[in-house]
Parts: sequence; C-alpha cells; structure tokens
Amino acid sequence: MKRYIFLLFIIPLLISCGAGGGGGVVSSPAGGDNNTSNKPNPACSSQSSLAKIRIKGDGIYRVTYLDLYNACVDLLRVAPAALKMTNQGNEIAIDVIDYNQNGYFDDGDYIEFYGKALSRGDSRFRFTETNVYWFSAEAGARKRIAGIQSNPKASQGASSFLKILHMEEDIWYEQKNYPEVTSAEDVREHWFWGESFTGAAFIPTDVRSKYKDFYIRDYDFSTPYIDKSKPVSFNLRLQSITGSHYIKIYINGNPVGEQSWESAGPFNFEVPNIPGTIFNNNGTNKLTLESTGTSTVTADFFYLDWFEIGYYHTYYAEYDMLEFTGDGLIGVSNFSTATDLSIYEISDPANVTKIIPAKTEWVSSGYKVVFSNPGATEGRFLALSGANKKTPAVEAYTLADLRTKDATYIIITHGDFYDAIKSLADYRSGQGGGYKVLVVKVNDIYDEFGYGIETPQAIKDFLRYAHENWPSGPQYVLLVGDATIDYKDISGYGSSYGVKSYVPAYLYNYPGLGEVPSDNWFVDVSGDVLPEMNIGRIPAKSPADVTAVVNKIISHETSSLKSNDVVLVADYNMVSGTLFEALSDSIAGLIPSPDYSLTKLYQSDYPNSADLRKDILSAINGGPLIVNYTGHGSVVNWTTEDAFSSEDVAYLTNKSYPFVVALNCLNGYFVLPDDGVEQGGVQRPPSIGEAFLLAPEKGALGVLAASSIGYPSEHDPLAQALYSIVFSQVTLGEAVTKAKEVAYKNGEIMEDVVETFIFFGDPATRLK
Ligand SMILES: [Ca+2]
Ligand SMILES: [Ca+2]
Ligand SMILES: [Ca+2]
Ligand SMILES: [Ca+2]
Repeated sequence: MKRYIFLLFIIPLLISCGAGGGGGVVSSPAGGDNNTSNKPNPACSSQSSLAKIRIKGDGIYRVTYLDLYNACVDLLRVAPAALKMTNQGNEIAIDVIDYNQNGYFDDGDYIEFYGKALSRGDSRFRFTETNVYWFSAEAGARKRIAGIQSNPKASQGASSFLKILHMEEDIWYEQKNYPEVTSAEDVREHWFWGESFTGAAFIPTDVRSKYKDFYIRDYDFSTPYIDKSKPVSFNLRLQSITGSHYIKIYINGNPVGEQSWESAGPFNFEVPNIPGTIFNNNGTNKLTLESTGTSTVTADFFYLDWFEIGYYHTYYAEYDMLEFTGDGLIGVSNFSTATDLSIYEISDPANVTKIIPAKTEWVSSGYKVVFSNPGATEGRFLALSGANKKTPAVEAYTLADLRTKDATYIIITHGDFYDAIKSLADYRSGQGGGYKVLVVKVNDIYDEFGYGIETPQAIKDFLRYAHENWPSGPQYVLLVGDATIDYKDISGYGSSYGVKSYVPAYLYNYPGLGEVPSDNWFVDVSGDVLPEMNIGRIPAKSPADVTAVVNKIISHETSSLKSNDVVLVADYNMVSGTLFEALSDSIAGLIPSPDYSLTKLYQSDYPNSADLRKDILSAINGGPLIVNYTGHGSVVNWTTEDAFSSEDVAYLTNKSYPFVVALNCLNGYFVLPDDGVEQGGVQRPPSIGEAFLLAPEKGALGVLAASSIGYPSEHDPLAQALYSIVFSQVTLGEAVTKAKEVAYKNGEIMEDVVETFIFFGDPATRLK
C-alpha cells in the first residue's frame, strides 16, 4: 500500500585543493609512461585536482584512476602517498592501491574507503541522504586504512549476534507537528508510513469490512539466517493524532502483543521475548498491525512511523556480504570466494581498519573466514566480496571561493537558471548607481558552507558570512528557483514534473498549522527575527519562468508609462461582516491623493461573485500600480465565495504589471509538492502568489503574501507600515523589510507574521 498523498488541509571546506601544493605530491614515474590515460584527458575542457564523491548508501567504495580521469579530475603523476579524502571537514582513512607499483597514481590504480550516507539520526536527513566525500592530493602524513593481523588463539566468540532491523518508509507527509508544539524550533517527524489508522470500533459495523485498510495492515520484513533458539524483541513507533487507541500485533499470524495508549506524543510499543521459532530464516515475515480501537464514538487516529526487530543473526553472509558485531574469534560462513574477500572493522567510520584473517576454509557449501576482534570491546565489522564494493558518482570540482567575493546584491540560483537570470544581473549592475551583483549557484554554497550537503542551513550560513564579512555589505538577496516540502522527491513529482527544491525552503513551524515556508529566516542572520537584508524569490521551475519574470520587471522599470491606480479588493461574509472592508478603507486612507486614484471592489457590493471576478479581471487589465486584497483565502483563492483564483490569472491581459499585496491566509504557500502536476487531466494550480508572478506578459511584477494563516488585526499594522513607505521611491524589498520592522518593533505583529510574509519577485524592484 504505497500511496504518495500529501496532507495539506489538506566552512569552510576544510580541504585544501590541489596537487602541486608542495613537495611530496607529485612523483616521477619509476617505470614507463605510455598509457593514454597518463596524459591530460583531451575530452575535458578544464580539469581540477579536486574530486567530489557522492555516497547514497553505506559500504566500501572503490574509485579507480580511470573513473577520476574520465570525470576530468587531474591527479596525473601524483604520489599515492599524497592522496587525501575528507568528509564533513575531517580526513578519513583510505586504501590506495598502486596496482602497477610504479610509485605514482595512474592507470590501473585505485582507492577504497568506507563511505556512509547520512543516517536518520542526522538533522540533515530530512533534506538528503547523500553524503559528500572530497578527494584531493596534499603533502603531509595522510590517513590510511591499517591492516591488522588476526590472533588465531583468541577465545571463541558467540554463534550469533544481535541485529536491529529498522523498517521505515517515509511516504505520507503530515504538515502538523504532533503533538502540537508552540516553539518554532521544536520540529517533529512529518513523514509517516502511509495514512493514519482508525480504530475499528469507530467504524460502523455494517461498513467495517469495506474499510479494513483503515484499521488492519500488513508489513513484510526479512530475517535471514535468524538464530531461532534466541528470543526476538519488537519495537513499534506510533504517533497519535487524536483519541485513545487499542492495537494488536501479529507476526506471521501469531498474536504477540496488544496495547492501549492515548498520549499525544510519539509512542513506543515494545514487545520483548517473542519466540524466535515463529520467524522465517528464508523469505519474508509478515507483521500485522490491527487497530481495534476502544470507542464507537470517539475519533481514534494515529500513524505508524517505523518498527524495529531485534533478532539474533548467525554468522552467515547474505550474497557474499555481512555487517555484524562480535568479539573474540569469529567465523563467518557462506562466501563464494576465498581470495576476493575483505573484512573491515567499521566502529569508527573515519578510521576503519582492515582485518587479515587467521584462516579461510571450505565448509560444506561455501568458504568460511575466521578472524579475531582486534579491539578491547565488541567490534563492528563488514565482510564482503570485491563484487559488493560500490562505485560512487565522481565529479571534478573547482571551488567558487565564495568567502573572497563581494557584492551588494546576491542572486542565489539553481544551476538550471544560471543563464536565464543573467539578464537581470546585468540590468541591475548597469543601472545608474548600479548594484554590485554576484550570481551564485546554490550548489557552490552547499560545497563551501555545508561540506557539499544540501540544506537550507548552508544557504543561511553563507548569507551570514557575506553579511558579516563582505566589504560592500549585501543589501539584497534574490532566490531563483521553486521549492517543495518534499525535499527528497519521495513523490517522484520532481523527476516527472520538475516540482522540486531548486533553491530549498526553510520550513517554519506555525503553531496550530504546522510547517510553512519562510524566506525571511534566510536573511535574519542576527537571530532577532527581523531581516538584515531584503529578500525575494522567483519560484521558477524552468528558465522560461525566470525570463518571464525578468522581462516584466525590466519592462516596468524602463517603460515611459506610469500607472497611478490602486485597486482594493475586499471580501465580505456574514461572520466577518465589514471587517475586511474596514481594513481596505484604512489602506485607502494611506494612498497619497490626488496623485493616485482608487478603485474599490468590495464583495458586499456584488450579489453575484461572478460579477466581482469580472471586475477584478478588468481592473487588473487596466494595468494598475498596486492591487491589494483583504479577506479570506486559501493557497489558491480569494474571497469566501472563491471570486478569484490562481487559475483566473490565465484570463488576464494586462500589459503593465502591478505589485500585488494579499492580506489573507496562505496565498504565499509556495511549497505545494504537486503544484503544476497533472492528475486526471487536471493540472493542479500553484499558489496565487506564484501564479501572479510567473505568468508571462501579464499578472504581477511582485507579490507580497503569507505562507501561513493570519488575522486582520495583524494585517492591519503591517499594511499601515507598508503603505506609509511604498510610495516614497524605495525598492519593494526595502518597503517589505521596513514594514515588518516597524510593525514588529511596535509590538503590533509577532514573529510568525515576520517569518511567513513572503515577497515574490526581485526585491530591488522600484514602483513607478
Ligand atoms: Ca601506479
Ligand atoms: Ca518516518
Ligand atoms: Ca535579524
Ligand atoms: Ca511552488
């Protein structure tokens, strides 16, 4: 039952680069130098002596000279002793095999190392599992994997070892933080193993059989070479949404435990001492989780996060590989090779050692390798055949050297949009009193401020560095690329539809709602909530998106036409009454007259929403300077009766482009995982903020909208501050920053409003 559904109301790089850095790096060939690959690779337009190696799973990795040569990494005539590998800024031990023993690294030679992907315990796992290893040549004492001879007289170890099998699939996104927390930093698990369970008791008996999937589900797992003589333990991690719960679990049809609970937090259901005899040592086992529930009237919902099985595994290799723990003399059977077999002690991943076995012998159906634990305490080992060594992705890398740069305007773009955004960079630097513009690829930021690991934090760390150290003092930051809550593309919408985190979003915990994006977070480098730089985002999914926005901005700023119309749209319903009109009227009072003209489009004047929609379209088609909306809304619409939506932007024909201000809920929630995705012939629209900004040759020049929910009592002071400054020849970025600052310092808005109002567009845009 894999379903990809989402609930949305549903450092520096501590490696010094390069060969040639001093004595000991380059060696002279002892033998001949006739191989093609011992010359610079003619297929490469440029070469680097630094390689970036990406690791997606744990294991022993092999990188050959040829892999590096083909990736345009130039390590020609480097002494094997100079080769260096780092991870997260620390050097790790590697094996360098000078296969032809000629004293330099060349054709036929290779390196091996133990690589580890980011694990679930790592806070960056949310964003990526890919770990990055950096390979270079540098003189000095380099770390190598030591070989340790086994002691054949060590005392005999146990016949099986405890293995913890962790089973977890992150396939269901839950926006809320459960249990609800008030701290923005207190982030909980948001990815669960499928949709929530319901108690069977809560489902009426006559339809219960039809909804079996809501309360009873099976999960397969394997326990190969299990030691059935020993007990098995079980741990199930559940997360209550609401209600009290009663569950029963079965292994291969055998009832093994039942439990009731009602805590709001994550709940661990532990079952010790399950007889090993009910598990299979071949094929799969089946865990059945049944939610019987306790009440016919109380809603009862919870998620399964993961489960773990602790069982004893005998020392038998699976497909010529086994990771295990042990002490004393250990014998691992079931290998198909005696010669091409390696054993590593991996307790310390940065300093693994290689074990030289006491003996290898043929036992019944395979080879058995016998060795001793070299450590004083139990060791962790990986035994594997050569065929099980992995080949990683290798690329040549040249540092962008971001710390040495300087700019007043930083554009952070995904590599796909680097060329498309150049016209804006050129335009801004060519302006009178021009900006000092630097276009930075987001990957270069990860490499220099995150050891290559792709996180929002690396972007913030870069901006902090630039703010604190660059001589000119950056004032503007433009993020170029859309983002999604689905950082790892679990949905597959990234690969199939291009909906991915080009420039990732930081997700802020909005109490009561859960995760919503905040771009403000990137530019609050001092930690007081308020932004130190003016930030904007072009949430592009293609170079065409970028070009469309840039063309509108340049057209607006260079056109001789000047618009002075301000359009105010306000919602009305029985409950809110004239609240939104009152807010709109107070904004009207801040529009300098008689220089600007006002058009009020208020729902209460329209018995029919379709007529309001028609007038909104025609007012925007008139090319106003500003369009302001106050009222209810969701991600994709305006007004209680949905008078205007993201899809309506397609019907606009305006040729001069307004600044759109949406003082409602969610219009700036730009991280929908399926925005633009076609399902059942219908394309899911993006947020209104994105729709307005990205529409080519129509729509908006910039949009200010909230990614969370909000109230007129907060929107009012923000609007007062914004409209007091926006007509005074400032940039839109300055106006937004100033509005947040004034309203926040006056104590009229709280942190969440500052964090979740998002400016879409170029923050250096000026209204005219
Ligand atoms: Ca060699
Ligand atoms: Ca999970
Ligand atoms: Ca700050
Ligand atoms: Ca989006």
